[in-house]
Amino acid sequence: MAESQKLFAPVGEKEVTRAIIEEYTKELYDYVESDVIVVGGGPSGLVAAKDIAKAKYKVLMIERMNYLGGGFWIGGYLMNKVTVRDPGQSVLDEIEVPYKEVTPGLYVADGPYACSKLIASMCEAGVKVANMTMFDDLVYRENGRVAGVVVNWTPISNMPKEITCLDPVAFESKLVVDATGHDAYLINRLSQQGLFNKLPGHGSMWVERSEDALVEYSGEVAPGLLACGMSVNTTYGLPRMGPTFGGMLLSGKKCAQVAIEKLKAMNGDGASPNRGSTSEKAAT
Ligand code: 48F
Repeated sequence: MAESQKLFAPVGEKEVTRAIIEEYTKELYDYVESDVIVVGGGPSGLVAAKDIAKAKYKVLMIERMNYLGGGFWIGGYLMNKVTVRDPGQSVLDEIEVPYKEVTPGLYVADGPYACSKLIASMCEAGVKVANMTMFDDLVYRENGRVAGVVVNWTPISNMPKEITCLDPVAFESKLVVDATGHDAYLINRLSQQGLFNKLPGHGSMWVERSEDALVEYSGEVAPGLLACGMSVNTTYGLPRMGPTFGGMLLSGKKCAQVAIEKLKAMNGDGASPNRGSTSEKAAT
């Protein structure tokens, strides 16, 4: 085919590689310091990150998998319809996902549709994502205040230590959110270090109790460390809710509200001095 007839621009391998390296490292460099780090990209973490970023704070999402969404792609039992109990559908309205009422107060939506729209709305709010990145440890300041996370690439974390003797790196933030689901990795780490009680684990399924309790308990767990989603149930021994997601979505919202109040108090006037700082400076 003649050069002039080619559909694609005449750009080769080295430009592609440089584009990836340059853009990724620039972003990562900028987000070494954020207002909030959310660890875990399931439904609760996605909502929390989205709402905090919408309030113009600088948010980094850390996710161990290459995809976001956690358990929100599938409703339950390998069936991809997700349910929410009233008023959880308010989040579906917000992200413009269609649903139908199957019985008064119970709504059903398509899992892939709801999950992909929630991820997109989080990205549109300005959240940056470090995926394939695994939480390893917490960063502390005086009086045990949590001030960041230590992470490594997921493949490195999953290889035997004798092969990968590679140190992790740390990211700093004003607040950190544990949205890692049933395992509550961050709060468990606090507990291992004697800075929090031993976690009871979540209780058995009782949907009519669990969702209200989850939203009530979502928020600050320890200085600098907040929690949303199943990690809250694990931390406080609350019953699980099974395959219904309104509690997860509203837990993310509650956690974001608490985070925003704290950030406003820390910054004095509510403005984020951090967001886009390095990239904006670089661009001017
Ligand atoms: O489990 P997950 O979806 O958490 P959630 O937001 O929602 C729970 C529901 O999906 C469901 C339920 C519904 O009622 O009970 O289970 O509480 O998502 C947790 C995310 O955290 C990531 C994990 O890959 C998933 O995407 N994650 C877990 N541990 C780590 C992590 C870690 N150590 N480092 C980074 N990401």
